[in-house]
Amino acid sequence: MESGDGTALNSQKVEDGVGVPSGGSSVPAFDVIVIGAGFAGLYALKRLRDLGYSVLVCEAGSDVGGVWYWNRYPGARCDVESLQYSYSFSKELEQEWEWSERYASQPEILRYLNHVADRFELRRDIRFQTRVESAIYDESHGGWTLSLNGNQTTKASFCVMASGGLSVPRLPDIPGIDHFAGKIYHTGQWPHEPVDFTGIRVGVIGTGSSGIQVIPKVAAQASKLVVFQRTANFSVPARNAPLSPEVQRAWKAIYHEYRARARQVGTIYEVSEKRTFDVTEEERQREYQRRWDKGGVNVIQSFRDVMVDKSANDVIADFVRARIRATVKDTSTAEALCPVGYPLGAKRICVDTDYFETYNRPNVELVDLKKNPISRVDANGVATTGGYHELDALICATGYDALTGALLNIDIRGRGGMTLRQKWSQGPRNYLGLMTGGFPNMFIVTGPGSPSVLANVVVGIEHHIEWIADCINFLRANGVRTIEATPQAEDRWVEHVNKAANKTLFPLANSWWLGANVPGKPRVFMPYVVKFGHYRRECQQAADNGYEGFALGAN
Ligand code: NA7
Repeated sequence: MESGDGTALNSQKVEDGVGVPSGGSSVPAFDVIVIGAGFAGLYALKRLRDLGYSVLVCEAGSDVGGVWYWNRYPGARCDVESLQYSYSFSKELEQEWEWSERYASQPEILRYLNHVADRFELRRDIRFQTRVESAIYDESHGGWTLSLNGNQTTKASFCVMASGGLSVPRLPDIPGIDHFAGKIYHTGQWPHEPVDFTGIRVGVIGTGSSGIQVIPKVAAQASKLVVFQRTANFSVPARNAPLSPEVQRAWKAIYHEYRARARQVGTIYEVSEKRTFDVTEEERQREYQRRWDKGGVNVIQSFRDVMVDKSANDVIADFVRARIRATVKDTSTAEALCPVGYPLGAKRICVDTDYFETYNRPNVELVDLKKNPISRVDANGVATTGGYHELDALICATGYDALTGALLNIDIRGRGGMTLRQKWSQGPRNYLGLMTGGFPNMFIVTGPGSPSVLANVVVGIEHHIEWIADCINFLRANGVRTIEATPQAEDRWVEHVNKAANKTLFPLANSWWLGANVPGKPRVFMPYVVKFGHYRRECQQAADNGYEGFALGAN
């Protein structure tokens, strides 16, 4: 853990609403407890505190930032453009903050979030190094009792789960990994002090977005880098560059227009109205190439049918494979790096800087685990069925128990003592992604059943927090104590989210969106695949109709 930041909990401290378990009090210590101090938790605190509610944010880390606090690996960078991946709630903040690059690096995003915390004086209501271990609903009083760090409790009328979709890192379950004598790192739990790989032999397991970002950086330092790839990924060049003051000024002059558009589409890309086969082969290739040269994930938007028509997807996938073959000099390495067997975009497309070029370095070796799976790790390295690789350090870029992991890691118990784990044993069930029946007054931010990670997640967060704040206002204004999803609304929603996904190519890959990266996790496509504006309207309509689909109660 980090060194203390002066806000560590004092188990004797009760006057602020957090204390040793007492068991007796029926008075919630806070109106709202927010779990997590990343983008979502910070805005939840700001919004709800401005509305006059007493709010406590509990954060396991020693400072703000959420995923941007933990992911400090070299090369960590957001793949949504910085002018979009930022809050819109404060015009002043929007104007005063200067982004230095087209895509912001992790340190810059963390600086931004620290600035937000300071500017709006958020830290005074955040408890760092405070892990919420359980949240138990109290039916007699209609509120939640939370246990913190195993030795304290607090109470609240409402819980806002801002615990993040990518906050539970997964280490690979490989025999012998515990016996490795060198250091093992996970990209999602990177040390705070710089790690120097100069002159040593390093292995990287995993070639998702994190692996693809860290690999070129480590390759530039290590004497030898061995990349263990299970599934080759589609990746497009970022073409990151300094953000010119002119571009920034022009964007800020009409920020409100961009933000309004983002509220409809999530992330603003150059969208095409044409379908792949509406145009000639020559025009199609020109369009792919134009977007490839521009950089970023907007390559997927080349034609509007890429994610719904397999034959359209095959053509653009061929284009990307041709770029890989043109970049990587060794033909068998190039072939191994070409993604096959699933549609482009059905796993989160990666955005890289010099990823494929890195394989032309003499100190980099690709090990194709599809051909030769890892059999064991021992003190000195990694054995596959095809050979042995001596290593001094191992980097696991092996991803997360995404979207549901952080929620299910907390022992959440609703009505009748039902656990969230039991309720979601066959996959997440909720209405609008926001609330689940039997767990009153517990709101989920950008979780399963909402567009979440398929949209610009900051846009999703702002929308959810505003909906939640309006909902709490409504309940308080109308003397309603509890709200939860009805079983009927929930059933309809789960079916609707599934149907929406099944109309697309998204479920055709073993992605973390589908829970496929975690053995035993139910295979359910979790994000809601629609235009963000459509989802907003569905949420708004429910609220306008007196929170239709939700049961309002006395406790
Ligand atoms: P991802 O995208 O889940 O990638 C994890 C990678 O690790 C992926 O290539 C996996 O292969 C690989 N992996 C996982 N477990 C193993 C084992 N046991 N052996 C070998 N390889 C393994 O996580 P990231 O952190 O890169 O990115 C997460 C999101 O953050 C990203 O989508 C962006 O939204 C930002 P697999 O594909 O499962 O075969």
